[in-house]
This record gives sequence, structure tokens and C-alpha cells, in this order.
Amino acid sequence: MIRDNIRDDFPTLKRKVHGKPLVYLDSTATSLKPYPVIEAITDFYANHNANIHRGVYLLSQEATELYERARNRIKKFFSVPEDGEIVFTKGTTESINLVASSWARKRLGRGDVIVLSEMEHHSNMVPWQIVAKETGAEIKYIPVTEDGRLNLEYYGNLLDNNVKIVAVNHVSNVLGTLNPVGRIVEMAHERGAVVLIDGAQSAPHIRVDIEKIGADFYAVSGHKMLAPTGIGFLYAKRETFEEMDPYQAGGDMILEVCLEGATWNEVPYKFEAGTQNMAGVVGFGAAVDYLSGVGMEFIAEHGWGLAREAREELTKLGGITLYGPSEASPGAVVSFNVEGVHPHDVGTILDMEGVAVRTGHHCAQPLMKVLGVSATVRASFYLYNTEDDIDALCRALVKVKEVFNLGT
Ligand code: 7TS
Repeated sequence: MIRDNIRDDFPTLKRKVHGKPLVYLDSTATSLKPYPVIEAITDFYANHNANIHRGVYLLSQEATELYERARNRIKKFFSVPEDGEIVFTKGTTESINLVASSWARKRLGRGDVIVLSEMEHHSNMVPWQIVAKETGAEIKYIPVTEDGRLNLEYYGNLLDNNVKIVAVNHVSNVLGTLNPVGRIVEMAHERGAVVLIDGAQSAPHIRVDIEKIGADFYAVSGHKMLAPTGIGFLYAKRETFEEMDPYQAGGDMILEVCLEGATWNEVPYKFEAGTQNMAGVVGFGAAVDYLSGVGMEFIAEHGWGLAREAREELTKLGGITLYGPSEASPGAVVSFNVEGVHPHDVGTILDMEGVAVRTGHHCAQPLMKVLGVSATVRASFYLYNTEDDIDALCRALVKVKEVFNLGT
């Protein structure tokens, strides 16, 4: 069951595509946006548009207050303990690049080890490959088990005193696997390694308590959790941010500049150079308010229920290979292939039926290799999806089988 009226808040759901009502099953790529978020952005531009942290005039003060109030709400939503621990970025990709560039590049060298997993999104793999090349550090990968989980025993054996950083996702964008990040952090810390958690797919779906997880870095994208595109954040402990060099330099991140050099502003501003995505931050604040209003416990249960049901219904259809843990997860992702049909053909026929899914390697080519495929079809669910969307997916898949004469 879905709570009353949630769907009415999402204008995109009123769209028709190819003459059919839109069935949006690609929230893992980016979520739809509700009216309160759209209205917060419009209100910012219409009524408070001014640059933050620099004007004595009223509009600039209002813009600054809206920006910092949103930061505070986001801080609370993620149980971030201290001020100065949330740096706004473009999203998860930029957050990880910030850590790779400003933390890792200076600290890693030959003999050091970076631990990643085989189920990482490219944005939690390629920045580390570049750092490894530059510093001489080596990357080791936690393998994925047959049932789509991280092999924790292997991880335990990988951990030695040479491991300087472990970077893994909280929820896989392909398999939906919910990784035991608390345990992963604990094991790394016992060996003195720092941990970055890629929270791109967990933050939209489960209550993320950053203090409890205890990771050194946590990266989030706003656009997957109802906020606009181009805004996200990097969490780090205040001392960690203070010890790091700036990522980019320019306006707002300095304390004082003279011809000979400059000193840095306090955190988080030291890492927010230039004019920020102010309307994005305000929209992100409205998004966490909306999610809090619905309740993260409800959202987790709802997404998990839909993912479980989708797996059951797809299994009943027959001729479908499912990937990932059989009991699904609150990550609400179902990856599959229709046996004998290329995923792009499946996606194209589904689109003609109004069903939007993602097909391809999902920016996780090494994981595709582990699964033994070049691509999958991925249906992903969020708070505005219903059982009717699963029915629509199944009806469209029957069409796929008819087109390819696969029988039903
Ligand atoms: N990490 C994970 C686990 C992701 O799923 C994604 C985006 C990213 C990092 C990068 O996030 P960005 O907001 O900086 O782009 N994942 C997807 C996806 O699965 N389909 O499109 C984008």
C-alpha cells in the first residue's frame, strides 16, 4: 500500500509517454521531484536571489539563512554530530573525487593499499585508479559472492597494516545489496585504515545515521532523494576536514589573500569555493523535509516490499534471470535479463509501453564481468511506485516475449 496522495505530489507521474501513462522505474538513476522541492527552488529564485555570505543587504542575508538552514536540516536528517562536517558538492562523484584528491593523493605512496569492492559504481573506482597510478599505491578488491554480497571473510584477510583506505558502497546500484557498513568500518578501524562509504543508493531509501556508522567519509547525491541535480555532500569529521588541503581554490574559501599567498576559511567553507548551487541546497533541504514527513521507515519498507514482489512476479513469468540477493533489500533495485533478448531491446519495448527502466552496465562494468553479462535491465522503485507499476512491468515483459516469439 502507498500512503494517500504521495503520487499527487509528483507532477511527472501525470505524463504520458507514447500515449501510455508513465511507469517510472528508474529512480536509482535519479528520482522524480515533488512539488514542495520544485516550489522551494522557484521561491529561492523568485524572492531571495542573491549571493550568499557576502552581502550586507537583506536579500543576501535571506539567501545565506536559507542556505545554512538547509545545511542544518540535512545535518539533522543524517545524524551528523558536529557543525562544519557537511561540505556541499555536486554529488557523490564530486565527493569521492574530493577525498581522492585532497586526502589520498598526499597521504598514499608505494606499498600502501586501497581496498574497494567489485560491486562499486565507476565513480568509486576510477578516482582511486587514478590516485593509485599517481602515488604507486595498490588497489585490492573485495569479491562479490554468488548471491551478490561482499565476501567479508576475504575482506578480513585483505586487511593488514598496509591498507590505508577502504571505499565501498552502502547499497549497490545494480544488485540492491545492503552492505554491512558498520562492520566494514569497525574491521578497517581495527587496522588503522580510514573508510569512505558511497551512500548514493542508501541515503534515498533507509535512515542513515552517519554518527552510528562511524565512517570517516560519507558521500551522498541529492538528486536520487528528491532534491535537484547538481547538489550533494561529503561528510567528514571536522578534524579530518581541517587536516585536508583545499580541493578547489577561489572565492569564499579563503580567510585572507595577499600577493604572496592565502590562508583558508574555516570548514566547511574551506571546501566550498566559488558561488555555490544555492537553489540546489535549498531544494535539498525541502527534499529531506519531505522525506522526514513521509518517514524513512515507511520508505524503506515500501521499497523493499516492491522489490520482493517484483522478484516474485518476474520469477513467475519464467525465462528471466535475476541478479542480486534473493530476499531483495530496501535499496529497491531489481536487475534482470530476459533470456535470449538483449537488454536494450527489452528497454526499448518497455518504453513503448510507458515503462521507463535503465538498461546497460549501470556504470559498473567490473560487476557485469563478475555476473558474466555485458548488461542488465534494471527496475528500481521509490516511495511513489505501487504494485500497479509491477503489473505494468510484467505486462510489458509479456509483450517482449511475444515480439521475440519466446512464448509465455
Ligand atoms: N555511487 C553509486 C552507488 C551510484 O549508484 C551512483 C549513481 C554514483 C555513485 C554516482 O552518483 P552521481 O550522483 O554523482 O552521478 N548511479 C547511477 C545509476 O545507477 N544510474 O545512473 C546513475
